[in-house]
Amino acid sequence: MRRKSVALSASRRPLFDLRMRGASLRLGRETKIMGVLNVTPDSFSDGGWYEDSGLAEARALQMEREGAHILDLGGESTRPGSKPVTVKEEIRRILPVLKRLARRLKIPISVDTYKYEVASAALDEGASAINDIYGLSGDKRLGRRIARNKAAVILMHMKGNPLTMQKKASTKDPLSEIASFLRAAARRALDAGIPRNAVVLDPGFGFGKTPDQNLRILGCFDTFSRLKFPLLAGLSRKSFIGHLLDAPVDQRVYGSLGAAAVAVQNGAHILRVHDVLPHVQMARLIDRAAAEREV
Ligand code: HH2
Repeated sequence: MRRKSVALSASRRPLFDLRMRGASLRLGRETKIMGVLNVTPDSFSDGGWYEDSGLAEARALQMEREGAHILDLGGESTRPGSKPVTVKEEIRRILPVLKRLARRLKIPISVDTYKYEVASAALDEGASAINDIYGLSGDKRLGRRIARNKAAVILMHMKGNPLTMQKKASTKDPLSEIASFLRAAARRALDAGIPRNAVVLDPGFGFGKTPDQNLRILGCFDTFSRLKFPLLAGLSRKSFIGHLLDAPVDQRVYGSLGAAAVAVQNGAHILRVHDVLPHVQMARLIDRAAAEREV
């Protein structure tokens, strides 16, 4: 895929008003931070809040205080090689936490699930968005349910599934493949009745991509701007960062910040992160400096 040679600066990101259920986020000037809360026993880098919804709530409130704009709640790990959990188990993990958070948090909550039944239960409890790592390519009912509840959707690209994805990574340049998947995913969302202003696209760092391909996607992130939807980047603590820096998962915060800064400079509107405060500070700096270009 041919790409524009001039990267977009933060201030030149296209502006969008993202309509989430019960919330609206102005995207483009200020980089938005999505804090990750995994209530799983096996997530690749967090999950200590598993089985204790009080601890999970405290962690979520901490992320809100640190400046997160959205909270992303997940009940199934999708790290490479992970096996899916049952609908019943995923609901058992997320629902008590979601009920608490819906009462306490002021920021909107998205739920990281691709399962119709889990998404339905979450939407019944007031979730503002569904984060679907399969980009609405699974259960046909999911998109319609999101539309009916006037929630937003995050559509991510993945090659294969978490069990197979590292074997599935293609040898080809991934940019055009991802762009055409995301274009089709957005079409599925619109056909299901989700309005344009409730859709976010995400190239899916680490999901069925080699370390080199992840770096290429990062360096060429502006490619996806031409899809004309807000863009999310989930880089935090991902293994390609560890691979490049020879750093275990608990020592990837500086690499994650560097990667996130590149994504913001290349057009990312939302960063999905585990370490909220450092990303809030980093993004504030970039956004503020970029605004100076407009003066
Ligand atoms: N990455 C993970 C999970 N969900 N969703 C989107 N939209 N983009 C991402 O990059 C993304 C995602 C994997 O990270 P994490 O949730 O920390 O790990 P695990 O899947 O092991 O719980």
